[in-house]
Amino acid sequence: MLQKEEINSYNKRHETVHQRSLDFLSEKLAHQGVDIEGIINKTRYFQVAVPSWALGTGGTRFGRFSGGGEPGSLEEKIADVGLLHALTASCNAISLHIPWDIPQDAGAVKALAAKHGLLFDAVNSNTFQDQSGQGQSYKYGSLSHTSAIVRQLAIDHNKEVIDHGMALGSKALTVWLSDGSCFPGQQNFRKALSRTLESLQQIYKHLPSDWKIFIEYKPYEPNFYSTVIQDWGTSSFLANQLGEKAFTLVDLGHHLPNTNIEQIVATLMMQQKLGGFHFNDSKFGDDDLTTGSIKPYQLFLIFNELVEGMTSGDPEPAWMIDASHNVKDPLEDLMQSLEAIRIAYVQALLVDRVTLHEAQEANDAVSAQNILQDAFRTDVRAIVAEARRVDGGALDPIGVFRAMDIRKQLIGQRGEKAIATGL
Ligand SMILES: [Mn+2]
Repeated sequence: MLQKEEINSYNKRHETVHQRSLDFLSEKLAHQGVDIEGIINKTRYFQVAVPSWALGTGGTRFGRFSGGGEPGSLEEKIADVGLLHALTASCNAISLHIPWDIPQDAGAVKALAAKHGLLFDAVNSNTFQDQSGQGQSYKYGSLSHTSAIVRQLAIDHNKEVIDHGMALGSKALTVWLSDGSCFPGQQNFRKALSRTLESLQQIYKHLPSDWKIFIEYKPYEPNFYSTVIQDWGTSSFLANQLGEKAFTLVDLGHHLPNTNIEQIVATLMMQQKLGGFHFNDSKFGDDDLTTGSIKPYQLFLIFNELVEGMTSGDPEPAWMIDASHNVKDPLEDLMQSLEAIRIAYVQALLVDRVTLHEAQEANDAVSAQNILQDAFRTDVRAIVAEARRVDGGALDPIGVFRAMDIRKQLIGQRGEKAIATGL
């Protein structure tokens, strides 16, 4: 566990430069009538969950090159998220994947997480692979399967995931299905979708009254011809059929190239049906790269719609990073994502919404573009750093991680060959 004094001593080295940048930005924003203190406070409360599978090196279907010192148990995964939270003060929750991370002693696991200042966010079910000893196979689908026995297995699994989540204090279940087909004609679209709805209805009945279910969509992969829940429209249809506890989940990587994701966000929020949000970035497909590494302007435009929704009183979605780290240290990669997310959020908060609405009503495309790009081109890193500092985090989290040789310490504790469980 990182001690606050250690972080403070590193912060001292950066204090003067940081304060100068913050003062400069404060003065600039004050001229525009922006209350920087209010923005710093909002930033502090913007917390993103880290999934238990993101703490090890990810791979592709061609290979995986693990980096050493990866967490080999749920307890070690909690310790890793605790470390990230100590450095960044921006990820106060962990999102578990069942069955990769089944808590054996929920009370002890909950207490350990609390020691690190962590809560449990949405729990994630897995019917995209068979578990050892499983009597039936998900090879041809799970909730949509042609066999009622396989569907029941998948339904029961989701119910168990809810039970595990209840023991930990989670309040939501995320369902992502790999169900679909690889060849034209292989699957009857109508039957597959209606079987999926019936299965989800069984799971929905098991949800506690204060829980939500998030339905994630994805256009292709691992199935390459069709997926049962291919897009936000299909997810939205299912959520509306299920009821008021069901919502759509947007994963940034789950769209075909050039899809206008910010418009999807606006449409779902307007209907109060955006429940969950998965951050990552991509060039071609579901690349699961570091958030903001490829298309930072798109991330900002998405946040612009999220902030527009939240300021209109729409409920705030559950935020989670859903990325895979092929060549970077997973913890450094997550710190980069956390920074990028807060930068885009703060830039979206800077958008002069009153003037933007006026420009939109007046069909003034030039002013509208300028308002958005003024916000996007503002270097807000001092605000993000200040929000971390106020909450005891590091002004330069990756700098501290490297200066303290934390990966080397983890390798010392866990070994060079330690591979994160579940991956
Ligand atoms: Mn996802």
